[in-house]
Amino acid sequence: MSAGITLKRHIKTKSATALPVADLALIMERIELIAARITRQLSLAGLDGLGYTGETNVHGEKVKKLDEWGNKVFLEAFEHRDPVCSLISEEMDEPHHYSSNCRENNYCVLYDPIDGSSNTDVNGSLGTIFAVKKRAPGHGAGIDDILVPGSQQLIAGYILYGPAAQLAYSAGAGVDIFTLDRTLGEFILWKENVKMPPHGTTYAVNQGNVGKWHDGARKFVAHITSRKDKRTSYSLRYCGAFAADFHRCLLEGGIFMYPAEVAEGGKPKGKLRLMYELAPLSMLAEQAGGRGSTGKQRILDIAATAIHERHPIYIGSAEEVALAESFKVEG
Ligand code: FDP
Repeated sequence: MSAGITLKRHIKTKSATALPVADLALIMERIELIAARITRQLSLAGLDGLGYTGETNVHGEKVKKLDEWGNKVFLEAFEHRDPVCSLISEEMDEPHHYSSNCRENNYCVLYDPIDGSSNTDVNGSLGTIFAVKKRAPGHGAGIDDILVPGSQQLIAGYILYGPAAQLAYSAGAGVDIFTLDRTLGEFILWKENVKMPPHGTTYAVNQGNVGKWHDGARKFVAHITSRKDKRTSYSLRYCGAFAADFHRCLLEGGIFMYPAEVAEGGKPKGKLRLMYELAPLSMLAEQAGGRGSTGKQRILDIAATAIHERHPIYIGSAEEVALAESFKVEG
């Protein structure tokens, strides 16, 4: 088997990226290291004592040891600062700043270190989701420059820990996917400039929550499963890890949704977070010809007002997302 093209080598061939290639290479070299460390840890997960820390995070969720450890891996990976001066994580209440005075060409990395962490104890698929935004020189603790719409992300991507570990990313010049060759310890190019099919045959959603959604969301799912013809005969595929469910959409088309819950005691803005879940995967969707929408608005147009804010999401093939919107899924 040929050793193929490594991620490092592939980055050197990139032009028209949203940030200087030298900075892209420095950041992706760190992401690669993080991916390799998490992959190694997950391969030992059953042996290494998982479970909960006993703490509750900023979202009121019980923190898994792996979530906390994954956050530490990011903090360590970027501690040499250059060119990253700030981190925003699902696992930290506040941003972490390595420097109180960001310089020219400094960046903030936004991430969910272990996405789908309820899968950890059953050896199910997991992910890491990340995005990179530019910091304004002179900024430190103030984060106005980061609370800008997702359309200003310079890099976005995810790592999928499935039977193989894969890294998909975009720096504004298409989506490329790499597979970790564990013997070489390198991510090798698997698919370049991936295009999402305009429609698919599957949908992904936690359908147990159907009774809590807007009428429109219920009608949309009833329509695509009404089995009158091919376009109304979708199959349900739900891993419970956003990166894994999105990966299927990216490769095969279809839609992932996490609607708002309007019923008493529900999640009125859905569950998933804008800055380090929805915006990064929406950038990948768009770069591949798909879409990411709240059901009413393009995800990448939303400027966050707080770092952990949530929104409903309908993401995947352009045709399914447009169809969902036409059902007024969010009222
Ligand atoms: P998890 O809470 O297990 O980390 O990031 C949140 C997330 O997983 C997504 O990865 C996943 O799509 C969703 O929540 C699953 O939520 P439900 O358990 O409500 O289906």
